[in-house]
Amino acid sequence: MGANNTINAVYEQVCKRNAGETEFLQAVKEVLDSLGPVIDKHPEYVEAKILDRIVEPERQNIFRVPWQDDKGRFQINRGFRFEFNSALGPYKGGLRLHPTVNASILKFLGFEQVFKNSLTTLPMGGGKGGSDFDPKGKSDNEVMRFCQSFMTELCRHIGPDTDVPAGDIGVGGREIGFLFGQYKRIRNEFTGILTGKALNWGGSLIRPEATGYGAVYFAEEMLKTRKDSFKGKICTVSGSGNVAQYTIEKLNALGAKAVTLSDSSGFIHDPDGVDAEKLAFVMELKNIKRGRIKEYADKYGVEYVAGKTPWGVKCDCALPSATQNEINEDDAKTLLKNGCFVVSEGANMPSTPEAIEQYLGAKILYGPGKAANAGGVATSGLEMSQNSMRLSWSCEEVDEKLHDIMISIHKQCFDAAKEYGDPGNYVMGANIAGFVKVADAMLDQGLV
Ligand code: NDP
Ligand code: 2IT
Repeated sequence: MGANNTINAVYEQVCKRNAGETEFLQAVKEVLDSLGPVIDKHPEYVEAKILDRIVEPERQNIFRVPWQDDKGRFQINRGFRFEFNSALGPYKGGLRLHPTVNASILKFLGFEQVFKNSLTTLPMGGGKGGSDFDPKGKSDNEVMRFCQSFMTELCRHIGPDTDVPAGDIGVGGREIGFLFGQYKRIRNEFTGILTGKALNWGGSLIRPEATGYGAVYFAEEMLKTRKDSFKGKICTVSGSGNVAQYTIEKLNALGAKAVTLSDSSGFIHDPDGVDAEKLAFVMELKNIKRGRIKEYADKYGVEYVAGKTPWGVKCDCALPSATQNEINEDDAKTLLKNGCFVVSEGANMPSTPEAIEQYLGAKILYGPGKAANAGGVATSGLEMSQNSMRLSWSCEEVDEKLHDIMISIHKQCFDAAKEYGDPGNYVMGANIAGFVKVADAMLDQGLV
């Protein structure tokens, strides 16, 4: 059977087993579509059913999360932890709290995490979890009670050498604290079972900054292949949470200008750029007051567009940092028409397959999420190392390691794309380089 037939048969089975899970199927198809040349070269992967195995999570935990709101009413949410692949190390990946969370979304994220973590060069398997709990409008005490209930079940499944969750949408320092406290109370054990911890109880310097900084470092490497840099570049950024904030901080440091920010209600356009003072306002607004991005427009007198994404704003570089499928085919065409020639994905799978086709057709510098945003989980890996050694590295040390890892990820993707016949195609490069390492480890470990 040729590579295409093998891949089609695997995909057909995935569609049958996971009917209706559109995001998961989208993520699987993107990876499988890249793997033809690898399958041709390595019949041993087909023989050992590596493809059939890699698309099936090793374990799927789904559980009830009961908690009580401030009015004393009972609330019931659904909790998940998908433990996707442990060939390279303990399961590792974030927790997402958002009303849209379901099995499809967490399986797409868990699947991508396997290849992303492989690219980091660190020993981490892939997993993802979360809940359809909506943190918006909840008091700190409600969030705490939810987190305590969630961890009461989750603690059966995780451990420092088993599965190490972290943050994602809706999970930041506050939630990691509540989750950690409950684990410690139940297990009577202070260990590195979560990353993204606060500095004074086991966290790592630079972990909050890592995803955004990493997405900019990755884009900088792509720019270098064309002897270019961020200096003077106009950049559009979506989202206004953790990833967007530190993306902008690093863009500013490199002499670029970030002109947009967004949330699920709309976007702001600030042609003068979001400078350090305005960024401090955004951090306070989003991380402490938990307000809406519209308040930026009110404060600084710039344009706010309700219900829209920022992709119509003219730019050189786009750094989507909000959520999946936030750039569709028309958005991609608009970006290209306006001269955008760099897309570096801080978010996971922010571009639809049709948008990606546009980028690849136009041969722009396109860094897919599983490569470009791997700096977050890579620095989580560094947090785990520091926890194991019971010591902590300085800011400069962690940032240097993060920077080196992003340079290495770029090189792996660049080299794999060239080796397998499509130079400059970072989608193919990331999928192949991420896959081969996991596949070889699976071969070594036998039929498990
Ligand atoms: P945050 O919760 O800090 O911020 C999320 C931002 O995206 C908010 O501005 C939010 O707006 C917006 N957003 C969320 N959902 C939607 C939606 N459905 N439509 C429009 N806007 C939305 O999350 P992060 O910054 O941590 O995560 C952003 C992206 O980066 C996600 O795709 C995540 O998976 C990815 N990522 C995160 C990493 C990390 O280390 N945190 C690592 C790698 C990737 P609102 O406030 O209105 O909800
Ligand atoms: O998507 C991601 O890589 C994350 N949300 C970070 C995961 C982690 O374990 O740090």
